[in-house]
Amino acid sequence: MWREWIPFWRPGVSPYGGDVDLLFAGLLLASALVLGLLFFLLIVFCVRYRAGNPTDRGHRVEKSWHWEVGWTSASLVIFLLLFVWGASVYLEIYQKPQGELSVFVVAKQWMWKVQHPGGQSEINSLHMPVNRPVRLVMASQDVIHSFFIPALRLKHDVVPGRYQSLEIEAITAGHYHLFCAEYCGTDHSGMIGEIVAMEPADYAKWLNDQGPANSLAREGGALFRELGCSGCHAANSSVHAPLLEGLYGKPVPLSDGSTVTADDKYIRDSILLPRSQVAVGYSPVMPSFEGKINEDQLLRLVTYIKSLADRAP
Ligand code: HEC
Ligand SMILES: [Cu+2]
Repeated sequence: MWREWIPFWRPGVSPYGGDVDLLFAGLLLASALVLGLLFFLLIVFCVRYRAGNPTDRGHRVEKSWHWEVGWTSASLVIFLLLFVWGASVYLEIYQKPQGELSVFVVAKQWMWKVQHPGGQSEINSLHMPVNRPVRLVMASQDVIHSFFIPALRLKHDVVPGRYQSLEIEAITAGHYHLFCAEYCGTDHSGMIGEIVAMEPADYAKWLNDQGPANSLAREGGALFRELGCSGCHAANSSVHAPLLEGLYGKPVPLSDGSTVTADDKYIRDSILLPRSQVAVGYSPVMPSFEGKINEDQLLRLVTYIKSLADRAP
């Protein structure tokens, strides 16, 4: 296989690993051709016009527009093709969420904390089933980190203040490296972990072996009452606030006339920055919870509101 010629190459274990490798090789080849051509001309002219070589130095060539326009448009077309190629691979990888298994990842100095919907949590490792897309909803508690899994040919920045969503899938069971690929402070180099891709049966067993845990949604429900959300959002409340049952995944008309889909990001923003997007027909009376709850609590609230999706409002 041609790929084995690339130094340090390791087989990818994601469905689109081959496409990414091909794109990488294409870019490498295009850059090598440009570099090769430049060096070739450089050397030819060095030899031809070296001191003492009796070559024709008169008759300077007139500037030719044919050449100028020719090479400029040729390189434009070639590099635009690379862009189209890259964009199509990107679109294949970054699809819209469609009800996959979702797992939360919170990055902090200097570790990855992973929480499964059933309440199982782990540090610096992520267990997942093979051949099943997993949606990672990622947040950072402090600075920018970057979630990098070379074997899956995926890297995604985790920026504080918003959710990043990334779909990953492994087609072969095994242990794979997980790195932080954004310098994030003193122990950045130690911010490493592993992805453990398992057969679905082993995965189910692993989840079970983690001992009894409250599901994130249940803990979120408890928080929802503790923090006083239910005081406004309950059906019998005296405050005019939207019911959150059946909200997730639905379009929400906003007071500025636009419409957004109630996804994880929207719910997160509704809790931290309630004033930024106000649902139509309501007054902006909801207090901001920015700084009052941490990422762990936030993701529980979001999971709880997600779990209300199938309930009729
Ligand atoms: C003082 C009453 C009040 C409290 C307390 C409150 N909310 Fe709200 N909430 C509202 C109102 C009013 C709206 C609609 C206006 C808006 O979009 O900001 C709203 C909107 C929302 C939305 C967007 C709903 C939609 O249909 O677009 C979400 C999600 C939400 N709240 C979650 C929460 C959570 C979680 C808590 C607790 C951490 C909470 N709220 C606490 C009054 C409240
Ligand atoms: Cu980091």
